[in-house]
Amino acid sequence: MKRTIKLWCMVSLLMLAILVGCSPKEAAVSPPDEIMPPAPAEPIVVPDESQTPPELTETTAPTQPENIVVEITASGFTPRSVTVPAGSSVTFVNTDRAPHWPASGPHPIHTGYPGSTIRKCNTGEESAIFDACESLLKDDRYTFTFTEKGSWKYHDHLDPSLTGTVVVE
Ligand SMILES: [Cu+2]
Repeated sequence: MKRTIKLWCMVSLLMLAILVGCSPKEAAVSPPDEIMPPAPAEPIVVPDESQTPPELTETTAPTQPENIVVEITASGFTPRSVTVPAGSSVTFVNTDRAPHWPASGPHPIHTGYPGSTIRKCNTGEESAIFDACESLLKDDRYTFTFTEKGSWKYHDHLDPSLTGTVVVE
């Protein structure tokens, strides 16, 4: 009898030891779950700040009016196409020995740019139209300020095969 009691005691002590030994382990498993909540706080990282400054510089730069020079050579307008923000001026300089006459398309009426028509040449409205209204001799220049947005084709009224484009954004 004494042996069986001793055995029972040993077994129950072992069971207790296992139970006691196990429960702390279960408790130790739960803490990792509690560490999860801090994770959602990560989205607060500030990557947006690095993206907004470039946008600001991009939006402010193109709105500044520019002064572009287009050269007129024997082979035509150089560069043939320019892109400028509204309010910019384009100066056509004739570097060729032959005369040239930059004017809005289409030839020969020059009505492409808003308000323009060759009929306004030699009138009080001449300065408001995209038309030199005269032949430019060597080193002569003609400047026009573009306020209307769009893609404006022009040509040399003395040689309509020479063409160019002013894109106003
Ligand atoms: Cu013309």
